[in-house]
Amino acid sequence: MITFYNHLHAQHQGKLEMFRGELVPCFEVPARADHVLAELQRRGLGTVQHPHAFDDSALATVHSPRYLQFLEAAWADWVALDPANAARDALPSVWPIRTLRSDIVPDNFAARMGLFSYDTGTPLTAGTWVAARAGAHCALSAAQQLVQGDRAAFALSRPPGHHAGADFFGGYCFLNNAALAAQNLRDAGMRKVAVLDVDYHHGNGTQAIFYDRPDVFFASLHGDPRTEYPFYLGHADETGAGAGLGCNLNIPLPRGTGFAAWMEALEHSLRSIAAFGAEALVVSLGMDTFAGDPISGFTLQSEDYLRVGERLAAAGLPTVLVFEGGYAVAEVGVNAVNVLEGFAG
Ligand code: SP5
Ligand code: ZN
Repeated sequence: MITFYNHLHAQHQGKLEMFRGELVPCFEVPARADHVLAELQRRGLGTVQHPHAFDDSALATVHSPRYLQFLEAAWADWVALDPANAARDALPSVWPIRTLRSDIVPDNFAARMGLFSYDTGTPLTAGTWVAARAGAHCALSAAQQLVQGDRAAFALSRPPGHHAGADFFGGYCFLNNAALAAQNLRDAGMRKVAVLDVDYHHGNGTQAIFYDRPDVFFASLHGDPRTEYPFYLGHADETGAGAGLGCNLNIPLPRGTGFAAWMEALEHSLRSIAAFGAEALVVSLGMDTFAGDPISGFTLQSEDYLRVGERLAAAGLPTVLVFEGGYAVAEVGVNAVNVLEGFAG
């Protein structure tokens, strides 16, 4: 399968994220994608290309105009506050929680950061926009590859995307790559598309984007939000709304879940996707289900990912695989490429 590699990914390089009252080094680092690329090339698994170019209007198929305007200008606005800001990343510090207004975009930069975000773990850096946009182009390029008849394509990019909503960033994510791929497939004429999210963390952004839509099914297996990030979404009773009722499936699993139970949840998800009648599949491929992941709590082993790839391929659908989380940096390349190798058979 073709890999679209975000050659600009390292332009997004966060320094610190907030954890327990301290700023700690970011888990989401450029080396993650470098390791996946190196392992892909080592095994000779398909060709690697840079993404195609797309107009910014392609991003507006999923994201709101005011959010895209904010994101594109954010770094310049941050540095304009104080030239010394060029040496540090921007983090939000104030948010419009319930009872406060989110309809008015404030002039104040800190207030705008909070309006368009939901955590203090996602630093916005000098190259965030350039890197995230090229990453979105990888996902769109991969979707286009399916439209042209390929069985599968891989979007190898960071920053990841599945926590980003139509108008917010968070969870290390800025643009929702998987959602953009799914929407691109819809716009190209595929009538029903499914997004399957196997990242350790619930894909709250993707779920929110498609929650009331009958044409895009969202299924996610993830750490139970009662204890795991992103905490405020991902429960089993979230089944969709309005015309999209029945088109959302969450399977929360307890910390400590191992491969057998995880695989049962994957089975359940894929059976639901088949029953929905999806014509194509987008996989949010997070590798933070790995036992060695420093911020997650499942116990999958490297060999298990070969079986995961085989099972995804057995769904028999044209498939875009989008790289998401996975923070065991030394192992993330082997683990991700195991999925691709299992898929390729
Ligand atoms: C795409 C993705 O996987 N995003 C995950 C965002 C998680 N952000 C919260 C991380 C909390 C870090 N906890 C550190 C535990 C150290 N033992
Ligand atoms: Zn994750």
